[in-house]
Amino acid sequence: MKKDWWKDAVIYQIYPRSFQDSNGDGIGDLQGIIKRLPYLEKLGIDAVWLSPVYRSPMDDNGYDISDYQDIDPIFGTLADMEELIAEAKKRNIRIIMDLVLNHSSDEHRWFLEAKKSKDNPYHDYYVWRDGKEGELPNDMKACFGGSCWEWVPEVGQYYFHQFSVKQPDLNWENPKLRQEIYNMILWWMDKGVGGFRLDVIDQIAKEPDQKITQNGPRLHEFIRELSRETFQKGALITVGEAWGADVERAKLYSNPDGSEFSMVFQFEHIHMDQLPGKEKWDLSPLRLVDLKQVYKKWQTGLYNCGWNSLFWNNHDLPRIVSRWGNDKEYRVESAKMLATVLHGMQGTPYIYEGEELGMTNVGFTDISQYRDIETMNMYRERKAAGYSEAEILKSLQAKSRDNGRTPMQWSDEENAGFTTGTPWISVNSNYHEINAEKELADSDSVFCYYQKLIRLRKENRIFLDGAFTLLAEQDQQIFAYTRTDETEELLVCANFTKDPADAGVMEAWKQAHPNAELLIHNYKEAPGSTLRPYEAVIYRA
Ligand code: TEU
Ligand code: CA
Repeated sequence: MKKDWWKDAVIYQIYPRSFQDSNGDGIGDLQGIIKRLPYLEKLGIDAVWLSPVYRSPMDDNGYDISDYQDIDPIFGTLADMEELIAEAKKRNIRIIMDLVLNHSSDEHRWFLEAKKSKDNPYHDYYVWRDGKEGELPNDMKACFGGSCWEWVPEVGQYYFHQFSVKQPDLNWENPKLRQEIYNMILWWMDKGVGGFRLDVIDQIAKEPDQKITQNGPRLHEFIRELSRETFQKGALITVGEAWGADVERAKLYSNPDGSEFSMVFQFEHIHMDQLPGKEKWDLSPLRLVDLKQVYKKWQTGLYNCGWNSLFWNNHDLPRIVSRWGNDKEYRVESAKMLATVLHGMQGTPYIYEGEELGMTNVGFTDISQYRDIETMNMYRERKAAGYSEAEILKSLQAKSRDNGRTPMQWSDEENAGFTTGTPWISVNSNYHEINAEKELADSDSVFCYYQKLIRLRKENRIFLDGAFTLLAEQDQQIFAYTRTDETEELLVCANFTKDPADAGVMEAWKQAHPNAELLIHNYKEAPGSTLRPYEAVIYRA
């Protein structure tokens, strides 16, 4: 097997809770995923990244793991997992597991031991500081609210947690812990998994006394050891989640020598619609010109010396068609436009469940409809800080992680065909309009467009290695770029707005390349010199 098979692969992310329920308990599960493999095969993807399915108390929907080598009963059994890996393999689909190595659950055996006494062999698997009850080691705040420090009277110490209080941070300084993690990873590799996505990996080398969480001094040392002891023994795809990555660091992470990961998820583009220096809840309109500069930087910065991941969505992000497209009159056009712009770039594209249908944000109007720990916490904090209910709900409608977590819309049957029971979170009420069954039967659907984009990437090498050049940098409506190698050139040109846009840049390119072929287009009629709302094209010369 080619070591870097993942360069021309397209990955599909499944949030197992919300994908397909098979037993009527209202929660998606592994048998549900197995049932939907033919759908994924039809789409044409090469691998599935599963958000965590390990045993977990589900404080953060599985990102709090209590046993890394077992499956949570709500999702099924280890046998179901083995069946999924085998069934997927028959369809040339690899399974990528989500590894949460920055923290475990407080119900993990290691932590239950660790908090018994200071001289327990597991004590040093976690990050502790001495202190007195009520006198915190410092003022660091946890991601899901409150202090990073939690008092444990039995040991007379505080433990450190960057996320919820039920997600104690693991101590990567401890070589015994690291070895235990490597053994666990090798065990999964043995089961035939195709790779790993590494949750908040840039936060493992924390130095709480210096208030360092991301990009700690030993970060790349730890990652190289991890990679050498595990991933490098197989032909795996590995993708680290790195909110703190800049281009220079990404070159290390995705070094072509394979010493760290295949690639990282970086999030610079994700910040283009929030007030600078504020939180994601502090909304501002998308700054298209800035967004284009971000892509220019990453596409050129990693060219020939690293590798990009390409994504608009994941289980933490709102739905892209609602976010930067138009989920009303131009839903289909704008969903296709966004796909065109992203999949035309260099890197490995990730499609998040339902994105290929143009699924939208859910628009919950009451806090009781939400489930996510981050959302609940933000609601509490902003209430206490004096924000109005209306302001808070507006931010949540735009940015709550639950927007991406409502059930997959399979059909217009009750609960969108997701479950015969009561779904753990409400189905988006637009499922009669937007669902897989309908889109599979319609050759102009968003689904069929994604299918075609995936095929085009496989048929045309230029998508894989063409150099990126941004065009019309200052244009407020058009996102245009070329991809070039010695023999071919692609032009990707899109109108990012609901108003017609002058596409002089496209006309000029077409004049210079009179024999160019239109590879894909999101309107029925041929493109003119003015691009219609959200119109997008890819030409090849
Ligand atoms: O997310 C990392 C993370 O920092 C998120 O909390 C992120 O900041 C937030 O979602 C943006 O609003 C990863 C997982 O993807 C997420 O689901 C987990 O909750 C988190 O780690 C803790 O494991
Ligand atoms: Ca179920």
